[in-house]
Amino acid sequence: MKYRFLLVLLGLCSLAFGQSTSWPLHTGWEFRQQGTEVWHPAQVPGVVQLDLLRLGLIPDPFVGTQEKEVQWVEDEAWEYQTTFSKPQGLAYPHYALLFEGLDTYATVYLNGQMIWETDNMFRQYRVEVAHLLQPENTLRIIFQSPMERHAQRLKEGIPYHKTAGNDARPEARVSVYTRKAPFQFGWDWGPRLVTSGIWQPVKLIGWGTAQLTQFHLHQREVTTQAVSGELEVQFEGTLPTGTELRLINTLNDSVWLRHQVTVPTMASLKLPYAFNNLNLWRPHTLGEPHRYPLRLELWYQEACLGQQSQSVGFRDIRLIQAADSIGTSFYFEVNGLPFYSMGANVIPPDALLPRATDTTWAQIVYDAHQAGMNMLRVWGGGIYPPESFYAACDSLGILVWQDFMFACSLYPADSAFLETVRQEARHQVTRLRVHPSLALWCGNNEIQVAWNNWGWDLLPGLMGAANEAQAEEAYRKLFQALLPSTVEQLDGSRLYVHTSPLSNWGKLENFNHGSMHYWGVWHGRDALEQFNVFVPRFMSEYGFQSFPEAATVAQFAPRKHWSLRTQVMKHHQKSYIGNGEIRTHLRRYYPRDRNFEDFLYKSQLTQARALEIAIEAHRRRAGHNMGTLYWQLNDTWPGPSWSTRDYYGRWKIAHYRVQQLYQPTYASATLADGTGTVWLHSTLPHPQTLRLTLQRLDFHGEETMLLDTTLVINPFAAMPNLFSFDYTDQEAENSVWVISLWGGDQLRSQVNRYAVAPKDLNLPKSQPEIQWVPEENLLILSSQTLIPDVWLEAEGISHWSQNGFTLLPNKAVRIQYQGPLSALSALRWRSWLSPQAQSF
Ligand code: BMA
Repeated sequence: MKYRFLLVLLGLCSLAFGQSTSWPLHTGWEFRQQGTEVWHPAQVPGVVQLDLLRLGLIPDPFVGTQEKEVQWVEDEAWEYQTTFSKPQGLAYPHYALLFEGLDTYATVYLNGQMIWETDNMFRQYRVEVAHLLQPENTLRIIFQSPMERHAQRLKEGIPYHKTAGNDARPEARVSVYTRKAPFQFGWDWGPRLVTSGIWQPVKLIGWGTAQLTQFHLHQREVTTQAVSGELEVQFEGTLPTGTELRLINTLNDSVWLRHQVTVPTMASLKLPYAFNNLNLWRPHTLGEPHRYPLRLELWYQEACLGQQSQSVGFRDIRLIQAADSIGTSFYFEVNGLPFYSMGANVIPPDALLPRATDTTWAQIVYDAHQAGMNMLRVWGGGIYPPESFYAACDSLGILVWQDFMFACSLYPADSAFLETVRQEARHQVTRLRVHPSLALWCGNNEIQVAWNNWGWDLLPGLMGAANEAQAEEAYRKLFQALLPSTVEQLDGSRLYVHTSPLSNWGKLENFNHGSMHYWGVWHGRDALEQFNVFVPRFMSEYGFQSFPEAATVAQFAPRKHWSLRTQVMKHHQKSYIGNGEIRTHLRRYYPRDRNFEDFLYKSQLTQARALEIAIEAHRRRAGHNMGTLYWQLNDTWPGPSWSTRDYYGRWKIAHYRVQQLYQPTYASATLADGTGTVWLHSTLPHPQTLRLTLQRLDFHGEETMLLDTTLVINPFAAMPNLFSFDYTDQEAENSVWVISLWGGDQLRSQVNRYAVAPKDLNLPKSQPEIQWVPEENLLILSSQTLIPDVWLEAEGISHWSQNGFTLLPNKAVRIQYQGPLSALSALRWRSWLSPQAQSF
């Protein structure tokens, strides 16, 4: 009794008999190519390409055109092995091997005995091994090549693989038959690196009576007064009669729920709960993402069978898809409030996945939050991210739109395929349902629009009535039966949509309905201004490419390759219209690029401009539009892409621009044909009293105040025609209009607008003055005449509170610098007024 008292006092569960223990099995691994003799040291978790790279057995596939030289690896089989001792001390009646992720076709042997054959990198494998364990054990895993695995399938049945346009090996597109990250087979922003290996942790687990695997609070009714639902407790084994279960709020050690098991219970337990007066979890634009640190404990007699801690957020999230006066709405409602989604699409942060650490994933979310994003879409051609990603979204108040990992191609639905997808979905839905940030499950990326619009019916051997009916049936089985029923059964509180987008960009009328990926700009080669015309109800993809900055380019291409004509640069551009499209649009707005670095910078300016036009068009029509998620937040390797933050985490100009564009209260103006119109949008849940000013400045600092007013904007309101003004042609070429929004003395947003393309402005040349305040890490820049789009470059990876900004005449800009001080010795600046970067 005394012992138990002590445990309760400490608020901890003992490691007494009964509680499970796990031992990571990450040491002593070696690997070899099947059919060769020599074993090499391996790193686990990892993949074979990383092992080969570490040993210098393959060149770095990110550099030059070396991606081509490593392709052979995907055709080979790879063997991994290690030895481990059976843990001494406590002897458990049960032992299991838990593989958190095997990539992909693995045959696993323990002490020479085959214990599992796997076929899905997205699920866990757990095998009981107590009967096989010896004092010393050998674990051996053989990975078969996906190419070899499906060689026969490519010749038989409906050739679904012909639809996999991104799969970069046209003669062997096995990606659609393999439950493996689709992007590894090639995509229009990344390399082809089809990996094999133990890509997630592997553990030995010992347990006694029962092992607690998860608790989850299903939320059925959520209001500010009361939250109710069921507590689900999942475990391996059997809970004996008399087991006591306690749910504890560890903030004050109060017991929220206590329950005695009255009959022996296997696998899971569900208990109703009702809690009052809770602080709800809110995305950051609606309030605080409040969570409770809860711990579930299982006690049997004096022993703790298991415990688990979780930060639980209570909230109600709905997706409103309803017929309305415009067409069909598509927006989220959080705790009863309409939610305007501002964010981006996330792809895997490294083509060699185990290299992306928890910090890598968390930093991506942090950078999204820094830019004001309140929603991220996990795109269906990548992977289901690790806990660190969702934990960051939970704590920063960012909603997650979660695709299942299917993208841009048809998939089969034979019974083996359906079964492995069922296991994958069960695992991922169970794993992710505990996160308050998770808002939506989505079956796939772009399969329905592709089916209807991408001409798949013209692919030889694919279509014809019988095949088409079967392919449609396969779609229905996967995305309209299996996945939604799994979500319903295991989650039950979140909505599921079968695909993104639900509407296609072909016709203007389609923009009145549902979610949309508008790719008229880029794939359709439309002018950037078309974003103003094509405003959907919810934009879940749109974007424009740019190059990363020179420091990132230098990582894959030495200077002698710095031209769009070199093989290296062509190789890194994976979009079929890539560089031409960037250049065409660039030259519509900016003076011709004169050298490669000038091109890099102007490509980024053009991208920032594209996103600015789009996001402003969406926000101006908030109400009609309720969400804007651009393509794409991050990168899998260093190269040109739609990302606003490059592979190394460097922010492009567009990321800094998005930070302005996603301010919760935002005012701007459109200028066309001699008339300007000022507009305003708020994503906040409370009325805001704001001061709005509009000034016209000439480039030498002569100012005219056109508007200075205080107004109240209602929650979530857009005021699209707040104020109109006229301007002359003469003013158009010689002025900037500055729209500033203040809440008290805090500047909420400030936007500079021109009436003509930047290259048509009569701008004088100038040099900024710089002042460095070392004790505050502060740079103060100023100029007597306007300098547009000033970009600061230092060595290494530096971060600025703003960059890519315009210096207005005689108005100092204060920039907080984060980065090593030594990097500032190489500080340079550029603007498109000159094709060269300059020192201060
Ligand atoms: C979207 C995405 C990706 C692709 C991007 C750019 O449709 O779903 O498939 O990378 O377009 O082409």
